[in-house]
Amino acid sequence: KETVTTAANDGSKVPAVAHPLAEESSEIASNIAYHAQYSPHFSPLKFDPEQAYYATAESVRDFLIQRWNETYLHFHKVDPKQTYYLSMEYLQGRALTNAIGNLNIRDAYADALNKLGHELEEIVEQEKDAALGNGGLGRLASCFLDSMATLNLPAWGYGLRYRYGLFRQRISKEGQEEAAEDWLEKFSPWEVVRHDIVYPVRFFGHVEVSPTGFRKWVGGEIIQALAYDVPIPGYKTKNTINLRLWEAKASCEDFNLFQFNGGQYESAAQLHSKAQQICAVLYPGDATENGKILRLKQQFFLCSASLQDIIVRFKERRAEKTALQWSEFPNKVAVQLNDTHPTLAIPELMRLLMDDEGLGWDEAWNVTTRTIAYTNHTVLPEALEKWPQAIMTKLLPRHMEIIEEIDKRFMAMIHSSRTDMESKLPSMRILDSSNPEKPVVRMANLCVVSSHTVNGVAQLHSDILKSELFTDYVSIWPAKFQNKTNGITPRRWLRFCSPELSDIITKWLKTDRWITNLDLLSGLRKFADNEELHSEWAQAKMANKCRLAQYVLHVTGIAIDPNSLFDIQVKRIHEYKRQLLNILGAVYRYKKLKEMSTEERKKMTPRTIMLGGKAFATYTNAKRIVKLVNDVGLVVNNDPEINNYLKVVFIPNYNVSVAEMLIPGSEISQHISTAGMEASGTSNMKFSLNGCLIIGTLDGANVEIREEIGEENFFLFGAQADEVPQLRKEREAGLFKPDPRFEEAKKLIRSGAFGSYDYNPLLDSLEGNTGYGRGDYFLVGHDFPSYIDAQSRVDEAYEDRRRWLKMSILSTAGSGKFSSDRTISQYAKEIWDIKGCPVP
Ligand code: B1H
Repeated sequence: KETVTTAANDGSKVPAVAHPLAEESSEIASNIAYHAQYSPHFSPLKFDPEQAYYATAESVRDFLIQRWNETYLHFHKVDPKQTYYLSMEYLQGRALTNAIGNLNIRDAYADALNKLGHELEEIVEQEKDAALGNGGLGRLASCFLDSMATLNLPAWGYGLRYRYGLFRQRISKEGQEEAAEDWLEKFSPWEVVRHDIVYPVRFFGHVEVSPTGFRKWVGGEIIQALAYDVPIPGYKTKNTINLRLWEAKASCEDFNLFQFNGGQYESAAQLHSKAQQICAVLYPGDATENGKILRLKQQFFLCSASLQDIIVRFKERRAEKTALQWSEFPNKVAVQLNDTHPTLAIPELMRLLMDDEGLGWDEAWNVTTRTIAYTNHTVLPEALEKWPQAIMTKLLPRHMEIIEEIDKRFMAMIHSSRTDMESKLPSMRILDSSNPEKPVVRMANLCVVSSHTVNGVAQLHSDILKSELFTDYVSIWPAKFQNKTNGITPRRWLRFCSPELSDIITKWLKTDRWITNLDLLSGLRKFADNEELHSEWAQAKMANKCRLAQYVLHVTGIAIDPNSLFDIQVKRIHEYKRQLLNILGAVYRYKKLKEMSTEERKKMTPRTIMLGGKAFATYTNAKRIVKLVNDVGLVVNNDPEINNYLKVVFIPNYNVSVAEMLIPGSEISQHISTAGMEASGTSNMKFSLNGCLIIGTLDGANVEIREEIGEENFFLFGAQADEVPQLRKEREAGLFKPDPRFEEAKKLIRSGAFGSYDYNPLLDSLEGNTGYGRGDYFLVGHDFPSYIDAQSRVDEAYEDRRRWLKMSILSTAGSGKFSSDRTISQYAKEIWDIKGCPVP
């Protein structure tokens, strides 16, 4: 630290002008010191890890900004067709390790920080996760940005700059508690505010019709959208693309100084407080009408600001070349909707083209439908958005008119050219007025009708979309429907989170090209039996397990044994993901261990079962599951007879950076949703890439993972998707005969063995006709026996070290398909029609 203050205060060591782009660690060190001194955010002379983090991040940002500007200018000059990814969520996690890794300057920064008296490992821990998302859908968007940049694609992301990210989860005696996560408490060094990029976004008001019949949306309230840009570096390329996040602001004219001086402080700044609400939190509760209006405002805010911005850029690039031709727009712009949350981009683009640019309906419709594509991420009925028409009419009167017109024209098309489909119209229409008390707009239907392409996120999911959710549309537009199996970025999810394993892979493949060409991992197959590789592989796994064990001790106080089998399930808590099946299995295991003699127990494979994930704040059963896991852990971990053979640990506050710690240390992971319900899953890919085996159902991307790594390397159990409807019917008809082991596990919980909390409502959801309307809708009871059997196969396989290591190597070797580089290349070619535009 001595060195630091000297370096920072010694003028001779600080560059006088902008710092040189040098990779020398001493120059980097002086650049960090330069930032500590001349971009001060703290009192002078302080250089604790926190100050060192901010100065380091700002120094890295200097590298990024230059590339970012060059990329912007290059795209501007070449004017390629560009993709805009619209998403309400981005789960970026931390940026520092990723940035210096992608720029290939990690070692120089580690050295530089050493010179300044710090350790890089400690400094990166200072960064707060940017958690502007919930789970898989948001993390997918972030992986996609990484791949777009790495593949040099002309593409940007658009999102919202939420003031508070996803809540922080604390575990108390009561179970999960939520606290606001102030990720911007100090500031984020990774964003740049663009004071020149501001667009007005209107809400409420009415539609005015001119004598010539021209329609215009006027009145209401206007909130300003201000751009904050986040640089997204590609891996070992100059290309650095942009994630543009909108912040809501009222303008200065909306501040009523007269009222304020009259002491009416609140009404004087009314619009300012309304603006603040828009970007306050991700997914505010929508049980109330106010909550619904706020969510819809958020969605429209993202869509309107982004489209205005896209149009401005389109015009700018035309102005320098030819006259404006709107039919060219879809040749220059592709807009991808990440689920239905940004659906309002459809009527907003129509409105901008017709009301502002003067296009007729047909021309505007042609442009819109050739521009927009939609990704579906779920078939769960409760997640398919339906907005009350009354709220839409009030908040967005002009958009509601446009939606009505789209609906009307869709019906007319069916009546004129597809009379065979007329009987299907009630379920295909965009407007659903079947409940006259509460007519709604079906957002997914609006997307399907208005997009040129609709895709699911894994083969099974895309098949289900075609055979169930969107069957009728498929018969009208068979070519509209595609599959794009999800992927994950191998940079964050292997190269940077497990450098040990990465180095081994590079050594055996004799190249590190697998980092951008993940299929090369298949080259490991021929070494799957090699003893030397086995020992290196086991060593890396053990190092990651030890690091994980330390983390667990640190955050929970629970000591876990790195020699036990590490078994992990981490994801949002949801009944369909069946964390309840996992914990019932753990309870059953505990009971069996209790019944054994000491001698018998010694023959058992010791296990550490870890679960983590956040429950939506108002999702009662999900919160009960969190509580149950913690209660079971408390008993099991403190039972001296058992705790050498079994531990059950709840990992608090699961997020991206926690995942980067857990996944490399995991040996078996659970992806056990009711078949047909998990659209894809993406953590399954991360685990398997890291040589972790999977116990899972034939659901989502599990199906393809099993195909790739070989069925003998996958612990399969449970009903298949096409059996589920029949099984539910049988259950309803009272034909289900529960396995005695399932009954034993539930009974032990009901007996109060894990505390006095009332678990009956949770367990009742697995019985008779309660819970989700029908008893055990998620078929926990049906799948339980085959789950327990699969777990025994896991124990058995783990006992054979060589077999296990071989399976682990084959998991990694078979994960090449699941790179988001592959996914994004397919979107680029098969949906967006865009090509790479590398910065020279
Ligand atoms: C996925 C969502 C989602 N699908 C509504 N749908 C939300 C829907 O709060 N909301 O309003 C939030 C999230 N998230 C996930 O997407 C799927 O469940 C995963 O299976 C899939 O891997 C992931 C990415 O495609």
